[in-house]
Amino acid sequence: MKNLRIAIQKTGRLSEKSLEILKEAGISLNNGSRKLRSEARSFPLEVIYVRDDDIPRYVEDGVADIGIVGENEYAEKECDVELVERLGFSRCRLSLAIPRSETYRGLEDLMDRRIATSYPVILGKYLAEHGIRADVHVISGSVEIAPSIGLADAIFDIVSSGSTLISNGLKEVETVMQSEAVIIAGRNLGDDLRRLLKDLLFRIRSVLAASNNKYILLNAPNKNLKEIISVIPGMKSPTVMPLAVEGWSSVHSVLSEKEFWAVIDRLQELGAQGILVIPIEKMIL
Ligand code: PRT
Ligand code: ZN
Repeated sequence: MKNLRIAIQKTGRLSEKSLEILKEAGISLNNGSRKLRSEARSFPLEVIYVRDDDIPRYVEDGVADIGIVGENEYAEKECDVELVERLGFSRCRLSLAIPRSETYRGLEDLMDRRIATSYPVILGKYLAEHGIRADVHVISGSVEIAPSIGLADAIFDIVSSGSTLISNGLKEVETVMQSEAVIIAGRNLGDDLRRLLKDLLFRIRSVLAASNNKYILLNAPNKNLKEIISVIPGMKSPTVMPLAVEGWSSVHSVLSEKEFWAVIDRLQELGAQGILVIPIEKMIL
């Protein structure tokens, strides 16, 4: 049977996390990313290590069956591939920025101005949607220095913490898209490869669900038990066991990371004590 071939970034911001998520899904590789190719031991998977820019095209052409890439590259390359899962890491945004000293009233201020970017497709679509005509300069790196060397009036680039913009005297004026690492897949995988992809996604989703949730244990006064249960409904419903001491129960449940602090506050208001929160390794939904 054929192996499922996945393209991941050789070196860069996506590499480490891409390997990590495979590892957490129980897929260990025979060698590190120093090679061009490696084979998994415990799953019929083969990894090729490439530049992130090439991943959408490789998946479209069938050089790889699937790939892990930034959503920004997926959107920019406009390849005919399918986005099958969002992975939640390497989050960033694509934004327009101008020199800090300039005033900004709205997009019209960019009319007929020069904008430097490595993402002309995404920028072009956005400007067209908003009826803005601009002079887009495509450069492949160090976009942030373009205004200070007189090459452009504005830039359109990836922003994460925002410190690159600040240290180059720029300010973010419009956020055009949010991005995170995603899995893309070819549209013409045969049945066998589709099945392998399904297995792989099942494992990855279990890992993602686990990292987005915590196991919670607490002691609840029986008089507030109903309300406490409604605050932490869990996957089906919480486990409730009587404590040796009269009037109290032990409650076990699962809690999503997003609502974590709000829920903890509410539980304390309801008299919960001895709250323990434990990481979950895998979560099968
Ligand atoms: O060599 P190869 O072509 O494979 O790698 P690359 O250099 O093109 O890509 P790489 O490794 O830099 O980024 C890979 C992907 O990571 C991107 O396509 C994004 O999806 C994602 N990502 C997440 C980022 C950032 N955060 C990020 N901060 N990509 C780039 N940056 C850069 C940005 O270009 C800017 O120069 O970091 C700077 C901004 O960061 P802040 O924190 O100062 O705002
Ligand atoms: Zn790249």
